[in-house]
Parts: sequence; structure tokens; C-alpha cells
Amino acid sequence: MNQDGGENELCSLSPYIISNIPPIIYYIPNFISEDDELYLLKKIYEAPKPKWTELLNRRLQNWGGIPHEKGMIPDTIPQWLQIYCAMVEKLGIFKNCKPNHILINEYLPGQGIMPHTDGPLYYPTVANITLKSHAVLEWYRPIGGENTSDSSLNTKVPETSLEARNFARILMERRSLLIVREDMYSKYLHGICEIKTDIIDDKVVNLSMCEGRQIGDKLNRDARVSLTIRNVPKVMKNNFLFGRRR
Ligand SMILES: O=C(O)CCC(=O)C(=O)O
Repeated sequence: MNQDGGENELCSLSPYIISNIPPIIYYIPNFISEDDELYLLKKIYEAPKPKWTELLNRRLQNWGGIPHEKGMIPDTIPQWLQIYCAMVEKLGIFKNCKPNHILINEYLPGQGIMPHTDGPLYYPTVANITLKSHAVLEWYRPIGGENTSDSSLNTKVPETSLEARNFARILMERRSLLIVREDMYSKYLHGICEIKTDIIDDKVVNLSMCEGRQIGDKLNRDARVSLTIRNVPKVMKNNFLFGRRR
């Protein structure tokens, strides 16, 4: 590893860069084994019911603490999750930092997540492991993004509808890893549509990386579980926490 931390590891990821979109998204099929997938699902579903937060369109588990602009109060990450954080850390994507926050989302068929960016509380890189079922991640230009300096995305027509701003789709197969950095992290929005079947079309920019898939495929969703692994740079120090309690 060089002084910058992890650049050599990032070079090893270059075969996994998705082309024809702004920088940078890496897609790594079969990042974890079938046994790992079973192990993770067992551990996730063993968590006590109060660990789940129920939302309108999905439910989630939060591990590592609640990110906050004043600093996250850190919480222990269980060993079963640390194994996979370490696998991701080894890729060098967080430079010298360690993943310290994991969000586990469960989506039933027909559930999804609204278009959003991940925001400033995180180091601007996110790693996402998909379990149990595929998903299609939709990518959108921000409103006003039609004037982007990126010529591959340029259009003369003002765009306001979500559909018009949707410029790419990424098929995330089960056991894959997706890594999002740079402009794709900070400028563009991502979301998952609330539908039960995904139709593979020519907007799927990583189709050549998905073995056996082709345009026209109809993929019925099963329940999908995802691990969103990030680094929260601003964390409260233990002595501050003890000081507050006195
Ligand atoms: O479940 C996913 O793959 C996406 C999750 C996501 O966008 C988020 O947690 O911010």
C-alpha cells in the first residue's frame, strides 16, 4: 500500500469499473460465497425484533451507531459483521479508515427506496452487498443536472420528471458487491423502484458483467437484504462520552 493508503488495492478493482457512466462505480459479482450468504442471513434474521426499524417501504437494522453531524456515538459492531467489513476494508476504498457503520435493509417484493444521495455524514464511498434476491438500482441526474459538463449526459431538453432524469440502471445480483465513489456518490441520486418484477433493458449499464442475463429478461423479486457498509469519519471520543455522563 502506498502513503495515500489503498491505491494499489484500487488498481486491482479496475476490471470491475462500470463503463459509460460518470466516475466511479465498481460491480463485483459473487463477492461472497453461498455459505457466506447463508451465514449472514441467519445472523441478520436472528437479531431480536426491536433491532428492526419498520419503515413504510422497507425495514432496517442499524449497526455501529447513529450518524450525526456532531459525531456518531459509536456502538459495538458484532463479530459476524466485522468479518465482512474487513473484506471490504481490504479493498482500500476507505483509504486509511475502517468501515464503522452498517445499515441492513430488507425489501419485500414491491418495496424500494426513494431517490436520494447519501449525504455528507459519511466518507464519500459506499459498499453494498446484496443477499437473497437481485435489485435494480436506478440512477438519476439531480434537478438542473441537464447542464452537466459531462458530455455523455448532456441534453438540451430541460428535465424535471424522474423518468427523464433516470440515466442508468445497475443490476445487483445476489452475493455481489457494489462500490460507489466520486461523482456517482456525491452528484447523482440513486433509488430502487417499488415494483415486483424488473425488466432488463438497454439502460442496464452492467449487463455484460451479469452472467446469463440479457435484454428482455423479466426478473421476479424475492425478499432482498442488503448491507450498506460505510465509514462515518466524525465519531465521539470515549472520554467525551464519559465526561457527559458525570
Ligand atoms: O439497499 C440498497 O441497495 C440501497 C440502500 C441505500 O441506498 C441506502 O441505504 O442509502
